[in-house]
Amino acid sequence: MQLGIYLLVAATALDLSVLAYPSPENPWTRPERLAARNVPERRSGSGLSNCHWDNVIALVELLQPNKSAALPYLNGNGNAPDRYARAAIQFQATDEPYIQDYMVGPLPISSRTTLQPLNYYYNKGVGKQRVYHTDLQAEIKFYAQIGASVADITLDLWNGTFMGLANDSIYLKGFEPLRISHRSAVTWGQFWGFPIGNPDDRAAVLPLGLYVKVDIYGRDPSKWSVHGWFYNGIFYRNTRAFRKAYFSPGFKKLGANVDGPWAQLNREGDPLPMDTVAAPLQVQPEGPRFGVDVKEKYVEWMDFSFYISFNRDTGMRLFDIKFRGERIIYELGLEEALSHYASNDPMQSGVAFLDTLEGFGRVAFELVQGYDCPSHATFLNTSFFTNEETRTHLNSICLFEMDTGHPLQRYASSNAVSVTKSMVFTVRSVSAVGNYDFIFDYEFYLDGSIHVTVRLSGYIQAAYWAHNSDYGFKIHDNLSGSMHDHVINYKLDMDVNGTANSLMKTTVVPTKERYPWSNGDWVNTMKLRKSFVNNERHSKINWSPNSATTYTVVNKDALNKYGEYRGYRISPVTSSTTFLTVQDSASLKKSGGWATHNLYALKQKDTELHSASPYNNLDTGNPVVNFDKYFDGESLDQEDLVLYDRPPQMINARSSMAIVPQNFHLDNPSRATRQQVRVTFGGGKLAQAEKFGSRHATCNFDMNNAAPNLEAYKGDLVVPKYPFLPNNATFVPVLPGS
Ligand SMILES: [Cu+2]
Repeated sequence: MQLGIYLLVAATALDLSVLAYPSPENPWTRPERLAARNVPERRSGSGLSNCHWDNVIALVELLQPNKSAALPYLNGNGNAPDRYARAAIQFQATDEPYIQDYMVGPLPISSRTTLQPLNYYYNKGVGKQRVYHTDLQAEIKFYAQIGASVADITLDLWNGTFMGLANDSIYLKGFEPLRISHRSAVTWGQFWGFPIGNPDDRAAVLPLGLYVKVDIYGRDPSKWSVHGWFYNGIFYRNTRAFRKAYFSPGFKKLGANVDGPWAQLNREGDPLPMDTVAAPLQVQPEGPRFGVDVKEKYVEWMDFSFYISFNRDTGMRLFDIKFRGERIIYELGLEEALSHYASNDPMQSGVAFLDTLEGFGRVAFELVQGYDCPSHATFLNTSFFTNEETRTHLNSICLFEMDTGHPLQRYASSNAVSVTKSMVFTVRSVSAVGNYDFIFDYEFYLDGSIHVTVRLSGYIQAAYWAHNSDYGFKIHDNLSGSMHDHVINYKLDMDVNGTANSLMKTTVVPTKERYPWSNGDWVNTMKLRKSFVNNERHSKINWSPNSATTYTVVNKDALNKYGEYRGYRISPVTSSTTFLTVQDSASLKKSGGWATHNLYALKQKDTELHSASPYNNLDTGNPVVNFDKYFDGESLDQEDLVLYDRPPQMINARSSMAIVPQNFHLDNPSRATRQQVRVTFGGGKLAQAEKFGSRHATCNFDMNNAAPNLEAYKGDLVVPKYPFLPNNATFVPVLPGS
């Protein structure tokens, strides 16, 4: 296979990290560099020269090494795992385009190196998926033809047209995922106002409430068809029926959502009092109190150490997280993020974005110093693959320590008060996925806890307000806030006291007890009920009401000196306990198995690497990874456990889960910090302030050093949510006004 040769050549250029003192080689480092390769021979004999009929290399990046190979190396009794590249080719020189994954390795190229299909972690049996969106410019042209067929109506309704012309002021587009069935690929499109000026996702708040159903199956646009219209709660079977109704007496015309300052990102409102005074900020007077091996992306802060990895689909991942030199987590990373909408309109009703298709790593933008992260943060670059080459996102991960501003510990008595500062270390990246920016944090606490937090910001994808008060609140002239669930799934591979782990369940239950001292009376009280989740048949878990039940990963053979299991507990930080509300979603089909519960426990397997795949989005009824199939009755008793957890429902666009030591330490590790004080007093005055050896910086700090250096900001690529074009991250649909 000709392309295979080019993959071999491309993979040769993977930059192989060498052992860097003092940290061992990071087996999960992404290749930092991949030479651009011109692949002229990739074109098939189709005779067409349009690029959408060319096969393209959609991805070349490091294939995550198997845990079975990496663990012996990490434990010092094995060699570094062989490096393989994961490569994907999108075959477009065919009537039935598809994308397929390959593995190339071991690297560097030697007589042992082979190219073979990458199938082992796709439980469909093959890492291959049909792609129904390949002729994107033709799609836009098709939508423009539809726009032209009702240009008189759109002109009358909104004083605008969409015909693929320079003076168009509205547009029409379909939404993901396509509803795939036998020889049909259906989506509902909607007309939207086009934002004034640069194209951006502000369009998401400019819906116009006219919907059209299309079938874009196949590669011959002349066979694509319109299957109905929807307006003001009424369905019309075809364009003729809609036009006839529109021009009949009494047809009710609704208002538009029009772009304006209300939809734009500017400071607005009256200035706040004293807001011209420089705001408080934290500084790092004597430099960072953590270590980063930039090349190996290895980090040490206080009692923690870990490696950072990065890939196109899910962005930042952490590996080999140790506390006091003891591994507690092998792997922690995002798996998938879903936004499932609901409305009475057919478009919003069907929208269920599975965002890894966009590639969280691909859109992990350069961070703005002093705003995204404190100015004193350390910034790291990441790389991503697009246009058949690897490119760099500058300063796209930040690491910083800060004082949360509230005491971590406090105790007052009649002659003393003791207070400990809460210092937290954060690793952050931001992915700009269409109308939402995802802010991903891993926060490390002095007591050995880790918080995983996602914050969402950006533009909502609003719905047009028409008869849908049951699906959201009216937030502007003709705009519904449009209810939707965000479900975000993480993989958490815990190794607590080794890999032989069990999931302990502790429930607080109300009870009625008779005690020897209660004189025969029943006492209404509560007690702990302890058990284990022993099998994958029972390992789809929902948080219990009133936080009654906790789940803790333990090793039954590792007890502390009091006979308790040393463990780490998984629990939500934010209080809501919801999962995906929609049941048996017609949009998600078999691709939403990870979104139905709060927590899942599975036995670790190299062949069950992820809960989802970006390729699922391309045909949700035929996923390459069907999470439900992982639950096949295997024992979870003293096995290597992997948890899949979703932080609960977005409340104030923030969601967080905690991984907390439970009987793991005999002491409280946070007591080791010097950042505490014990003030003793008596007789109305201070007796002593014990500072435990902590120092306050006494230098004159130049505040210029705390100011963000915005001049250094380079900016980043713009990647629209739609459509998906793997070989061109900068692709922007040709739309009016752009
Ligand atoms: Cu949202």
